[in-house]
Amino acid sequence: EKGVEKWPRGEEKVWKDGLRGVDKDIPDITKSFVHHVQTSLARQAYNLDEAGAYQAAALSARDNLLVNWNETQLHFNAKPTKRAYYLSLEFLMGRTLDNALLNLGLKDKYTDGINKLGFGLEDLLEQERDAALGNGGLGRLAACYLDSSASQELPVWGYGLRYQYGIFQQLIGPDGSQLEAPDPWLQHDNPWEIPRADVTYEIRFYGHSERVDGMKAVWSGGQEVLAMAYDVMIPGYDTKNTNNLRLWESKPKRGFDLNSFNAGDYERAVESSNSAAAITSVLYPNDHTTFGKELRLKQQYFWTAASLSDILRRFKNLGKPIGEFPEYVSIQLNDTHPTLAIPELMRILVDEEDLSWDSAWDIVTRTFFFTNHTVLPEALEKWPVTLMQQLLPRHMQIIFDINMIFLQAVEKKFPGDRDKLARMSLIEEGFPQNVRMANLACIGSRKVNGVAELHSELLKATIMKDFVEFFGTDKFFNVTNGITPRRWLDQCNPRLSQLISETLKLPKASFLKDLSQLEGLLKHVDEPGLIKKWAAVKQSNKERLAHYVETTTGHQINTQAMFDVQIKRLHEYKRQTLNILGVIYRYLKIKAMTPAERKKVNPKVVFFAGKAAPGYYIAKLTIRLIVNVARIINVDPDTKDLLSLFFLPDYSVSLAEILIPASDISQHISTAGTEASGTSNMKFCLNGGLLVGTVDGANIEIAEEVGEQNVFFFGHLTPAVEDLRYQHMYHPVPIEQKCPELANVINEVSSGRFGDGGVYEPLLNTIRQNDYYLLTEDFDSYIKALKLVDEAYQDRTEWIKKSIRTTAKMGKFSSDRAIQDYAQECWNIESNKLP
Ligand code: F58
Repeated sequence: EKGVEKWPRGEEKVWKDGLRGVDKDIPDITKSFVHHVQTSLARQAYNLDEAGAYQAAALSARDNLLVNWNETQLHFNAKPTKRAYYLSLEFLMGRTLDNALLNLGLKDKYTDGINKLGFGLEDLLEQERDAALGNGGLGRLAACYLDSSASQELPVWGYGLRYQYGIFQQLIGPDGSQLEAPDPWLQHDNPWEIPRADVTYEIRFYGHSERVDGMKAVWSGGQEVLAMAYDVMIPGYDTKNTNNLRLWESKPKRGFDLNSFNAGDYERAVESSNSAAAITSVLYPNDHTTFGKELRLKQQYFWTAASLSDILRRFKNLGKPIGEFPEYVSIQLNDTHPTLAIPELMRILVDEEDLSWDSAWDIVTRTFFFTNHTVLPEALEKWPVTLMQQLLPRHMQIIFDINMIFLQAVEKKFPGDRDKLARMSLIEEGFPQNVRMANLACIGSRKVNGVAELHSELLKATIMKDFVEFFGTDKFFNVTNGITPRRWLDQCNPRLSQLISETLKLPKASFLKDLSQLEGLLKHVDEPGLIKKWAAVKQSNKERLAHYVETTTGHQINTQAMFDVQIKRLHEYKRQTLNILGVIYRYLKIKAMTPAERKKVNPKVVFFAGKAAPGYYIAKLTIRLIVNVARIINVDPDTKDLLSLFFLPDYSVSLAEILIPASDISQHISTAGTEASGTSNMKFCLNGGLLVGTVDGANIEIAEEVGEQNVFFFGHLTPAVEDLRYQHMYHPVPIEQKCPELANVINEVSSGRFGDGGVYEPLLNTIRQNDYYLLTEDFDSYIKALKLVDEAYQDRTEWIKKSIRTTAKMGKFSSDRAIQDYAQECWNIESNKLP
């Protein structure tokens, strides 16, 4: 072959030095990179492509992580230490290499070393697939919390599932609809995990439970599957401490059921192995709805049982009496998904450790802590009693026993209140009967928290009201969510991070570890030099996004225009529909203008991204509408320079990292009282983007920090929502009367202006009919708020000042603060830095 002997990339001498390897003058990065190319990848140095080079770089970074990981485990095992465990069915990690290099403090060295080998680090980073083991906010929060725990040298492990398929890949079909394709993210080697074939547990399903004496029982028979551990290293920032995320994979206990095999029933023999592997095969892509799928319940038990066995084994290694379990172990339940851990720990303590029921319950209720992430009734988890009885007969018994004892206590405190008993019961009566997981999580936990001030108050006033009356208010508290500034400032916006460092005259590590230091920016707000540089950083981020859009869609974007972004899961309560109807309203207005009037319009590019649950018909229609509106207005010569619209497919953590730093304004416009917190609002503000939003979730606390003059609020407040809904239900007013501007927009859609009008009728009817999410109530004030945004943007200097002030006041929203809240209020654990 021609050219094979030539070194096609980089500096020949560097490669040759690397191949010699032993010389101590050769940089470690070169040595380890070349070593991995030759050994781990078994590839020739002279025909390496970018995918291979990414693998080599990742393996080389991994070596550093492994050393730190091992030292951390040794360090924490050396003396009995209290640990906290974060049980989450979702960890939305995104990419790892960039984050690992930044946290290790090796990014500059790698950039340089890899450059000499003929590659660009930025190109290699693009080769990595996202680890997308989550749906949205809840899963990404878990990932931020792992980063903060490690960075603050706290002994915290995550426990989750190693899904073969992460959240589906979103495609847009010819008619503008969402299509779903699987995400086989493990198809290529995953350098970030360590398989632990020696860490396995047997997990039982089905079978029968027989009482032996009193509260004790024996659970036997049924099906057993194996849980095998995979460890994912979680490096802290600017520290050697490297924590662990342990993910479980399901495997058949035996490859074959030999009895069936010998009997000649081959199909049945492999069937059991198929069903075992199925447990961790796929992440359920539904957010905010539950539907009692047996496989989902299997996932939940499989994961909680494996995690508890592992935690218990680690505790037993300490040689302490079982009664001291809560002195060494705290377990955070991320939503109700791991609630089976409560009856599972009861089972272990009563049936296997021979504890009395009361001592076991005392241990359980000092070990668990429960975080709720939503008050939407349709999102509250329930499982049919019949299903639970079949799959987990012993746990169903335990839940009935917990319930009986609990309801006796309720009856004692509130004699004769049958309605209260019915509401608080772990069992919802009806056909079928259901187990209410939130009630179980609440009574089995030491403390219960919501994720923003308003949300925590709503919890106490609504779904937890009876429980507050029973347990008292001390059990209920708030931890406002947070985001990691390492990924959501330094990694996604290196130029801004650099500018902040220069302005504050502080090393990055200083404010990235203590985000409140950003306040130091305030005294520079009026400096023309800073304003200019701040604007230049935003501009370059907008160009980076424009470049992304051009290479992925072929569309050119006016980067002088205002960038307006709404990126989140598609859901009626998040009201992407309000946004798209607002875009159409704007389009129609510009269309009707004279050329002279058009000159005064503030040019705007609107971006949407987000996935809809595959079965969520209305959310999918909203995507279709957005895509088809874009197809019309982006080519309309009257308007296209003033307004354009993009639906970017396949939203992911990596795409968020491009969109967020480029935003001038972003939209967080849920019906008041429905968005528990939101976390992207914090990310936008940290990157100097302003918010237009409702008085909901963490928007409120953001405004408290940055000042209301820097946030564009609109819409009805939470206390009004219930009454308005009641009016809509019982005294409906036609939309033409209630909100003529909106009625006009809806009629345009209905008439087919953006493609076959008929298709959108079910979506439009949700607004015309009972308008549960109150678009007709908020539309006018929404349009007014957007007008204020346009006006404010005209004075660019004032806008940049708002942007700087916003970034400066984001200290509160660091996940480091949030994790400290948990560590102190719940877990009672301490930082312990590796020497
Ligand atoms: C989100 N919940 C909240 N759930 O909606 C958001 O306001 C909050 O900021 C975030 O949690 C973090 O606290 C959320 O993302 C899910 O995705 C669940 C996935 C599994 C099924 C039920 C919803």
